[in-house]
Amino acid sequence: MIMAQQSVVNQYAPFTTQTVMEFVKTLSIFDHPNKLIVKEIGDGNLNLVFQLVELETNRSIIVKQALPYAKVVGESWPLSLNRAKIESESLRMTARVVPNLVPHVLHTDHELACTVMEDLSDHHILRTELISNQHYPLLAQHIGYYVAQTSFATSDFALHPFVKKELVQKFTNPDLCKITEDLVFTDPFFDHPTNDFPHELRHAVETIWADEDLLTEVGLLKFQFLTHAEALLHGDLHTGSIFVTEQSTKVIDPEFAFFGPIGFDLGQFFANIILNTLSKLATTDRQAIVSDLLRAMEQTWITFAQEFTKLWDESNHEIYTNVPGILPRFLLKVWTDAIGFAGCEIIRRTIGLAHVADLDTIEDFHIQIEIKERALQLGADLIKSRTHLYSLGHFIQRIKGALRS
Ligand code: SR1
Ligand code: MG
Repeated sequence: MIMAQQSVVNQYAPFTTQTVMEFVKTLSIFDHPNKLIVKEIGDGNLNLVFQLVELETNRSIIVKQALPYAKVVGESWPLSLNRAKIESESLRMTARVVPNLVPHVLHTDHELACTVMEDLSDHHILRTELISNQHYPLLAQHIGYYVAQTSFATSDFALHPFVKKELVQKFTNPDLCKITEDLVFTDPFFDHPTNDFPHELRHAVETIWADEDLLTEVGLLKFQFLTHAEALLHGDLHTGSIFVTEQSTKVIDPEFAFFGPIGFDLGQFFANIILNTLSKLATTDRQAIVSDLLRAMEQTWITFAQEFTKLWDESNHEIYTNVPGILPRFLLKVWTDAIGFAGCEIIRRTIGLAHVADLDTIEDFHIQIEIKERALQLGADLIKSRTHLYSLGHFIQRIKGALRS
């Protein structure tokens, strides 16, 4: 870890370009700290993000600082600064098992609620890339591997129960979990003021609100999210939390990290690539696009299941892992959870507070509404039928039916 020398900035206040520069000068990161260019580059919902470039060498770093409120809404939505600590601890923890799949942390300051890390400006945000039809052949394997490694390493299958429980405490993240509990599992399923959809979609939305079978299943999924502390999750694994190049994938922004059900990370990733595919249904390449999606989901799941199984066979310490029936049952739970969570994410990104550009930038408004209706139907169908879609094959047939017709 890089040690802060005498800190000129030692009490929390949101950074400006000036104060962030002063702060970085106190760290021994740059050889020429007096010649830095600073830019505020954050466009996310919650934090300040600065890029600092050393003029002489062109070396650059990122400083991410939590604000005491949700930037997207304003000071009326207070948020704990502890999420900065959760994010940096989670990055350090995941780097132990997947060092190449996360940004390298250079320094953490809990008082200032900030993390100094590797600059990934040579990478691109996956969501933007998918919207502009770029293809990343290694992505699915990388994400499957990331989820298998990070979840196994922090589960009761790998850890002593005392260590696991200590970690559960350390990563208790009430404010950020509450955002997910509200925005993913609750508000979109009721007539709540945070929802955001055009009136042309009202009929489809009211169908969701009136569907008691659906609400029962979403309620159960929410309860799983609240109570199943299976492993340390990323907690917000959408395509805006993933940076890519041809060869490299980096999972960023784990400020929502907490101990939850493993299927949640997979479900969010699935949902966001499904949303991207939905956004292209009106294009001529429809068949090819759907095939790409199915391949990506298949590869993600197969990599996840293979890696998790390998770890289970090689590094388990829990006696029950030797009972042959347990692993298949556990994987089936992760799979059905992932499908259900994906359904919730698809619905909330369509009608809730936080939308995705994939759907909102569909230029033809009429087509946008049609696709959003389809998203709502698909999301509801995945949630309700998740326990019948018990194999990859069943699931693929269902998605094909929903997207190809
Ligand atoms: C107020 S935060 C809105 C959304 O942004 C984050 O990335 C999470 O997905 C959250 O639900
Ligand atoms: Mg984020």
